[in-house]
Amino acid sequence: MSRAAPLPELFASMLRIRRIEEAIARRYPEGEMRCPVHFCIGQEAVPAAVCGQLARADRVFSGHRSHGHYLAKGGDLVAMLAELYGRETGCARGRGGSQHLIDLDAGFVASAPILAGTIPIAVGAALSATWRRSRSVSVVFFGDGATEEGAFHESMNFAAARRLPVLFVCENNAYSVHSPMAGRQPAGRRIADMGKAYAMPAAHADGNDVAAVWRTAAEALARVRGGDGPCLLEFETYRWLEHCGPNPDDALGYRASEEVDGWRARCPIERLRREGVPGEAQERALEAKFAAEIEAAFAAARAAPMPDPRDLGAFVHPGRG
Ligand SMILES: Cc1ncc(C[n+]2csc(CCOP(=O)(O)OP(=O)(O)O)c2C)c(N)n1
Repeated sequence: MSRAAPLPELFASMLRIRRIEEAIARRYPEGEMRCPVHFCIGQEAVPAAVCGQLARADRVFSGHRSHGHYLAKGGDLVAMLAELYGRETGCARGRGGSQHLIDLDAGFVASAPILAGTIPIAVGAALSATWRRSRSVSVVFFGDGATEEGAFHESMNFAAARRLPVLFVCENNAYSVHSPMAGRQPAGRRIADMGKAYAMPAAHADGNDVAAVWRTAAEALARVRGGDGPCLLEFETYRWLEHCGPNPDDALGYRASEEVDGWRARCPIERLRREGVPGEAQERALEAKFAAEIEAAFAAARAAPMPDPRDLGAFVHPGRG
């Protein structure tokens, strides 16, 4: 039996991600963070509940919308912010920005913006874990759009054929940039249904219900850890802000304001608050703790040096020039 969802801890994890992203969104218009930034505000339940039950040795991979996964897995906040500010002390030495987060000490191996690009890498890490007889599992997060890439299907097939310890986690927020699911995938088929094509157990749950995400992920992780091969999970959720950037985007017209409002009313953090978790006094204490942590982290990140221009070519493939 897996342990019951630790709701106060999950609340704290979601609130921390939310407050960090809000702070990034507030400062982004200053123009000092020069990288594109994809916010996960509204989607925090999935990173909190999935990463909240991983060991440090388990390896997490993500895509362009990766702050939540990095933070929930224990990625260093100052190094993440320094990366957004292009600093030498950034987690990718300031060369990558928001879409190239990494913290190997925390088991957050990679995020990259090529859709589905980290899915085969997660599968490769799982293959290597089996060769090394390590008990660590690979967990890869991706959006609904990534399931339309060949790399997703090749990875599902190979992982299933080799019974590799991989948890595939799809955060289905109903849009790929501005294209709704209805225009891109067959009506009536869930993403979780694709597991069947690969003889892979799959499950689907409300991605804004952190307890449901916890339970669903716990069952799947038990299978994956038990050597039964990979699982596919689909969580329905919703991004509140524009695809890329810190602003709301209802005015663009590709999604109705009523739809956005409906999902805002299903805020995963507010949902727990309504259930009395964690309680007013605890929440006030968390707010104070996170506010201090975030302010100090921004100050440390901004005080860090820029890379030396003479190193511009370092870490770049030399090519054939
Ligand atoms: C191979 C590839 N094709 C297209 C893009 C451009 N692109 C960036 S994000 C995105 C949509 C991603 O949608 P989804 O996977 O559902 O994730 P979400 O942004 O909704 O979290 C696209 C098409 C890309 N980065 N990589």
